[in-house]
Amino acid sequence: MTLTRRQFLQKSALASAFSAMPWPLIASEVPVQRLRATESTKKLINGSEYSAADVFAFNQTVPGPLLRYRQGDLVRIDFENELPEESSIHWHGIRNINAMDGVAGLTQPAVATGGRFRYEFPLPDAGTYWYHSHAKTWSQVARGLYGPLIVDGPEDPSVDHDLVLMIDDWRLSDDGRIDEASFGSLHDWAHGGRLGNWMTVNGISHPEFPVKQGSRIRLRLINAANARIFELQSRLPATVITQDGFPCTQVERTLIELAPAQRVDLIVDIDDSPLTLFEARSGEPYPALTINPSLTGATVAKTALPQMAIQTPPATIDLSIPMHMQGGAMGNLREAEYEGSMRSIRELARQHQKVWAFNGKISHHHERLARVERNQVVSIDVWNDSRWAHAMHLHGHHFWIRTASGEDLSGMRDTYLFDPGERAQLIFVADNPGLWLFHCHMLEHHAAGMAAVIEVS
Ligand SMILES: [Cu+2]
Repeated sequence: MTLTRRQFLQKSALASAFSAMPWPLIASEVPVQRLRATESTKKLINGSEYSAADVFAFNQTVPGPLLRYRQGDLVRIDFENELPEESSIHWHGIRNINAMDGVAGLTQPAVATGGRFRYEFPLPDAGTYWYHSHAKTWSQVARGLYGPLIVDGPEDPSVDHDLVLMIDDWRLSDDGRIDEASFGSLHDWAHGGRLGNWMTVNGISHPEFPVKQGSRIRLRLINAANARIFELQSRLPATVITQDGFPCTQVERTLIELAPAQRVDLIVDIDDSPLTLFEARSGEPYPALTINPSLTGATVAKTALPQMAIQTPPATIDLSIPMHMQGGAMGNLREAEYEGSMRSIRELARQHQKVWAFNGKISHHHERLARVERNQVVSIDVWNDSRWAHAMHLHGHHFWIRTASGEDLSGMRDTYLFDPGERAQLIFVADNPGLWLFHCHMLEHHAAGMAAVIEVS
């Protein structure tokens, strides 16, 4: 059903919120969908000696159902929380209406057990996104409470196959169940986060995907792990077309780095032999998935890919926000401000499980990093002054990345991986009003202090 802008505004209870958005409005409504979060079980390791894992699931599947729309669609999703604890859903990478962003305790109250929440928002951008819990995220996402969200757009290249690949690593006990005892481990929170010991793609260990011989395929890689950075290695070159949903300069790669929450879309022209992607960062290449050209009938011509439009950053910056990140094991953080007073790192760690600071403060949803006027060009000047990598995610906006040497990386992202010691500027136009979380997507780091709010008025 197509609505004119005026009809739509009359119809929608959210009219005022929508009219505040900077993007052109709405092509079509899609039917209301339902996402029901429940406890469930999932066999992650095959073999009779292994038990099924106790997971959290949307609509009884891990990952949750593939949500697929067209650019400009108006999404309506009824979230039903049947978990034994409160929850919420964040639509990662969507330039959303603030009240629909799903951050429990910031943009909405957490949805209690037995509670409901209607998410209703337009999709301004095509690309590869995902949705996940944003309440007690370090536990709920580790238990499987996430799924893919794909937005098709008019510039998408023609392909024979379009594969959505959601990659996770689980920390399992010897019996195949989730290792419950290590949830909340201070060691993990002060080091690299909760790293798993069992890798899955779409919930399956080393799945195989049948494709047509000689076909052109699109791979949409999504890192749903709590903390692990993946590096996927391929014997065939893959052309990177988008990062975090947004177009970038097309480059051929045989190794793709994917930090937590990041997405990378690739075009690969398949030959007649199976193609295995290996996880290579661990130093011992491990087969993640295999694409098997066991079918026939490829039709898409392997012509040069059209370059999608890439936005470049504005020439001037209106406001710079310094962000000195410290903490973690082997770090230089001796003390930090927490709940109004300076405390030693020892006290913070032992009594409050807080080990990371922004600008000398242990931060969370209550901490305003900055207040920004609408449409200002803002730079978050990040210095990762720690021994650990951090995948920094900004809600509600995509940003450009300017490296310490002054080079602008191609395209825009919503999550950028800072190596230990790295400095870079994250530059964005603050065109979306509201309270936006800026945090580390290594979910244990977030819980242990790496989160703050940027207010756009
Ligand atoms: Cu981090």
